[in-house]
Amino acid sequence: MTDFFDGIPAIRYEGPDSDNDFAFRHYNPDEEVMGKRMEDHLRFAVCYWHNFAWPGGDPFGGQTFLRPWFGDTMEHAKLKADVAFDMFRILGVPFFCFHDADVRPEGASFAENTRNLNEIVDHFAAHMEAGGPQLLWGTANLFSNRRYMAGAATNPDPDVFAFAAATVKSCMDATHRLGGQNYVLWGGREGYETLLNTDLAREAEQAGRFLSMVVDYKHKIGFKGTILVEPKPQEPTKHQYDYDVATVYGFLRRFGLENEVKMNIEQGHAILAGHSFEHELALAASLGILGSIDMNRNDYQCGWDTDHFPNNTPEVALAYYEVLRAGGFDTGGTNFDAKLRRQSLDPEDLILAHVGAMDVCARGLKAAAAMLQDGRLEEARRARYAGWEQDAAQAMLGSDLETIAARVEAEDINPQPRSGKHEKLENLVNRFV
Ligand code: XLS
Ligand code: NI
Ligand code: NI
Repeated sequence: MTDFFDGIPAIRYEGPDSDNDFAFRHYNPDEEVMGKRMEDHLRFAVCYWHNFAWPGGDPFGGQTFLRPWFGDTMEHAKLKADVAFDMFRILGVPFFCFHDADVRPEGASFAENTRNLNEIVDHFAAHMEAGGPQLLWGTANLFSNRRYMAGAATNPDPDVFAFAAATVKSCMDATHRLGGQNYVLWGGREGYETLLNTDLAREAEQAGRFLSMVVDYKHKIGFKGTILVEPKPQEPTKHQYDYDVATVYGFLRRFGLENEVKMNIEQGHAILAGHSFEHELALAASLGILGSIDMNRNDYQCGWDTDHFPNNTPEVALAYYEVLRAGGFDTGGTNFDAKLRRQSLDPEDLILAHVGAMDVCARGLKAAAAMLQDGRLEEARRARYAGWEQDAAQAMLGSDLETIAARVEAEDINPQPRSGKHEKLENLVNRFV
């Protein structure tokens, strides 16, 4: 134990009437929801980067947080890990996530980066064996270092592609070694700033080859986790290639990877793409590529990926409704890819942010489960499409325009519009949230 969180107790469930800031009101890991423990549904993960590596800067000002582990030596990195595992224990989360650059100092070469990473991975392994959480996913930071300013896999310089590929290999090795359940690729710089200097066709080919190599390597080393791509439309890049679920699915199909790769869907990214979170989740589920979620929210006014902690129960309920409809998480989970506001300086702010977020997710999950068990939403959806259950309707999908035209004429088919019951369904949802 470090002394960073001194005085802060392990967080326990005390129920909705508790007045204790350091308690869960709704997240009760052992409580059964639809026959499964809440902890096993939600599969919470704390992210390393925003909590322990982000100094509190914004475009107009730098560091606001003073943390004893800020610095670029291995001693700093180990202290950071010790504090991180203290926080995981206080929160009782089953998982965490990290990028290589969050956890180790930047070396002077690829070899030094890998050595630093592996030393920290040993340190993590010791914490994990001592009862620390498991790894939900690992990933490589292929966007912060200036070498990646023009992309990683899609860079015009093949040496950058090589450096990125080598780095992903070392991060997959680390993830595999720690028993990670998934490996994530988020292409923050895979896109363009201006079409005037960009060869779109070439960059897409490079990205396709890169992802294919990741999948090949996964099989080579026997990594049993899921490869996940995290879509985002822009920011930092003006236009990112992994724009949204639909775009990534087209990309996966093009390179024959649709059965190998799933999606890590982030609420804020869905909003930036002009979608709702539940749209992205429902679409991924319908395509069979729903993997995991990054649960944070954006400020709806400012148009950035502000990564606020979730605090809107109705929104979260609709998201988990899609997750539950899809059968719940397999290797995926709920990662809080969320950061404090830069004025939230105190150690307890880190804890309270997660306590609130976990409670909101638990409430959302319970509401979603109640909606599903109530059954009226699904019944209304089924009834809306009931006409398609008839033989003639099914047969039509296997026929052709001429046959259909002849039937419409012969049977004098003249469709009458029916209400979609939109408001009624919304009213129904509001009884649960
Ligand atoms: C950035 C992304 C990033 C990924 C992991 O917007 O959300 O944090 O989750 O690289
Ligand atoms: Ni994310
Ligand atoms: Ni994000």
